[in-house]
Amino acid sequence: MKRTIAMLLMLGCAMMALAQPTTIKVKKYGAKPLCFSSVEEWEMVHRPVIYNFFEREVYGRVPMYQPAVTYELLRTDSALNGKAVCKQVAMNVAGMKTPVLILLYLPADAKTPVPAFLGVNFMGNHQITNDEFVIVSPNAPLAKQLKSKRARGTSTSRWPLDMIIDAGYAVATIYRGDVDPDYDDGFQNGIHPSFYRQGQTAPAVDEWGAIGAWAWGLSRTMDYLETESAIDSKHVAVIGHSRLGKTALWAAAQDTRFAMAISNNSGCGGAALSIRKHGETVAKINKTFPHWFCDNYNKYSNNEEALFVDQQGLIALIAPRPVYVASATLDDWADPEGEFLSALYASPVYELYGKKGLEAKKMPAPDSPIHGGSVAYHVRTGKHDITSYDWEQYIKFAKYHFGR
Ligand code: GTR
Repeated sequence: MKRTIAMLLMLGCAMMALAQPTTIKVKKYGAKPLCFSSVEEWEMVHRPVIYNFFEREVYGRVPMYQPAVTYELLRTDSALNGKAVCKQVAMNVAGMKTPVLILLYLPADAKTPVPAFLGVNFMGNHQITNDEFVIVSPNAPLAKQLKSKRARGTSTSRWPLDMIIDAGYAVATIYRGDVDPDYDDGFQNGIHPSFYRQGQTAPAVDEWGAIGAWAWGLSRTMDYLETESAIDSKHVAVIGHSRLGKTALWAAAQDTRFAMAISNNSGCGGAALSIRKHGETVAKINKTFPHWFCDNYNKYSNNEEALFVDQQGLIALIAPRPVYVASATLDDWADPEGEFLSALYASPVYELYGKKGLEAKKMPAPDSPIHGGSVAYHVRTGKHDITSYDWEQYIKFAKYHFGR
């Protein structure tokens, strides 16, 4: 009897929660600071509406049907002169021809589970290191030639493993092409077909593109990290550069297990406000990369005023978890100021939770990071890239918020 009453009460609460967003009229948020009166108002009304917008109109939703995913440890090696342990795991997704390879570097001397940075990489796991034992994905560009040493380790500057391991953090990464190839293939390769209903040959207009797929890959990697005893899965920061920075933000918005999000030069469709039409625009990105977003996003090409909420809404979805947005002075294409403003306009939502938002109202000078609050920002001198300077700031920010 008691159980029945409790169930009825819970059902009543759930119905009230569901009824809320439809009974309260919500106006377009546009590209303004997101100011609300309470956490309840944010969580019950505005967050669901904004989430729904990004899910149906921007990145696309993940279809209901989920294929089986299994994990298999392929090899364990000692790395970085004994300082690290490297594990490689195959994530097998039912229906996919090749696995998504997870590459994991762990500090060898850790006595307790360690926090981690998790991100998608551009060119293949073997590119982030010179370690010969790192498996070359068959999906990596020039995979055959890569049997030669030539193309190993070309992205080591983007993944300073020594620095990260010395800080006591683990690194986990997957290659974008293992999850979904980064070209317009009509969604015939990669994970999309594994999710098709009978007779379906392409995602529906509100279903996911490549960014949604890569973000899904990050969440499935997180599933694995939760089973890895050497990792403190409550302290995993999801990180990404450029298109993979867009991916990191969307992954963190969807999956609250990510304790922190780091967007490096993510630009249009990432941290930058679209309304400014500075550098890359919605029309340009949809034309050049028609496979990144859902088809509904085309409605906003040359029509940014119609966006129900701008990209500050994406950052707000991550609140109250810490978020770091970073730009580069020469990366005008990604609109540094637009990235800064998004972080600023999302800050009031952090403040609802009693957190400090971005501690600056104006763009800071180059190389003057602002990371005293839960929303951080810097603009680095230099070009579109992720460098050791950027990583130094992310490690500091993570240490501050993760308490080590
Ligand atoms: C550019 C694209 C940007 C950014 C970048 C990258 O070509 O216009 O949106 O994502 O690629 O991923 O490096």
